[in-house]
Amino acid sequence: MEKTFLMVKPDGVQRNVIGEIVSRFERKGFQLAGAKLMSIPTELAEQHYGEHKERPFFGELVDFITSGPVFAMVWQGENVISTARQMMGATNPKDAAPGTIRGDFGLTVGKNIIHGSDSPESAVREIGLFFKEEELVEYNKNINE
Ligand code: 3AN
Repeated sequence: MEKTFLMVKPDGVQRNVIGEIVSRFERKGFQLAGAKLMSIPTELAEQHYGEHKERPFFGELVDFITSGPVFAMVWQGENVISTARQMMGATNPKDAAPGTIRGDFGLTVGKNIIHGSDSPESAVREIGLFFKEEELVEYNKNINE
């Protein structure tokens, strides 16, 4: 079953939209496979955003994501990676359509409420960075069919 890594960023946690965000993915029909509220150590933030190392905003990214607790999640379901990205909306909340998470709750590109893996490769990498295998659950297949 396809899995993705989603994370409510410090601004989303502070704005009290964890429940709203979890609810949207539940109502869509995806299954939560793992979740935790955590503070991200600097080293993990640098690994997570490794592909942006050369970008001018790398320092800001790391400072922001380590500035307060985040809510890290693994969700599963058919096409969850691309569908979750659609539900999140464009990276810059000013371009994100109303009805998307960033469109409804975000204002600036630096503080855009949520992160979601952008490809199957990123999903595997990011899930591995944030979760141990034993922290993810397996649902009984029969219940969900
Ligand atoms: P996404 O999170 O939609 O995959 P990426 O991977 O292009 O977007 O960017 C990673 C994160 O970097 C974004 N979530 C956003 O918070 C931040 N970011 C992207 N562009 C900028 C920018 N020009 N200035 C500050 N932060 C940025």
